[in-house]
Amino acid sequence: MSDSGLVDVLRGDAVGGWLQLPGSATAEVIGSVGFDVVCVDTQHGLIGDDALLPMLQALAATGTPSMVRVPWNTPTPITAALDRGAAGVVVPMVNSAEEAAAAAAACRWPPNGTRSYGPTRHGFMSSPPGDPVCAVMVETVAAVDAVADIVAVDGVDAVFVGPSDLALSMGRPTSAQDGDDEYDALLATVLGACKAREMPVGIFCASAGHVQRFRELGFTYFFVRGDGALLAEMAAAELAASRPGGAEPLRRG
Ligand code: 3PY
Ligand code: MG
Repeated sequence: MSDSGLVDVLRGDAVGGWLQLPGSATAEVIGSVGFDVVCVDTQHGLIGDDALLPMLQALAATGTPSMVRVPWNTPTPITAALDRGAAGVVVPMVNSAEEAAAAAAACRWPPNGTRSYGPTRHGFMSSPPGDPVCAVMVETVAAVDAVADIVAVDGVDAVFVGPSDLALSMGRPTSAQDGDDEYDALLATVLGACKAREMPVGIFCASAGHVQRFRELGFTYFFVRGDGALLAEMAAAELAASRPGGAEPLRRG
């Protein structure tokens, strides 16, 4: 298990930012507004490897802990994210205890895992700030069925639910995450397994309303929708308010 204080942050009603656009400037902006943690999404985000390092450096400058969602559960992107300085990884599509063990092993140096040592970033590798956090994504019905075994795996620090993939895996539209008995029963299984181990359990939230709904159910951390979605919404609202008749109080900045 990680000795990082980030696990405690994720256990304590944390609200995280989510980055999908490449660039250190947006990372700096999102890292500066007070989120408890920020995740750089290299699975569905538009962020290639060359963009990742400056984004993590920008987040480090803001003092906000960073995580990286890797593209898949394989050692190469997990190693890269951690070597570049992420405090933890979010690993998608972890469907069994074996897959969880593979994710955890990729995060830990021997004897606890299989991570290779390469101290390229001065200050990160020679005295790491804490063992990285390994958060595994439960986002299929198979993963929910296996969740008690997944959370029992040594080296898994947190669970993160992908609400859309979970709905699709049930054969339901993604709107099932808005509230649906069968869907919520799956969430209850995940929440129960995590609670039994006092393990942080988070979920991606498409809106602040989703944060409130999932907090009520018992989730302990939330990543809110990404920079691209926020930018689009603010730009559309600004445009609408600027059209004839679209009034808004005057302000500067
Ligand atoms: C999902 O909803 O499946 C996710 O992975 C959210 O990022
Ligand atoms: Mg997903």
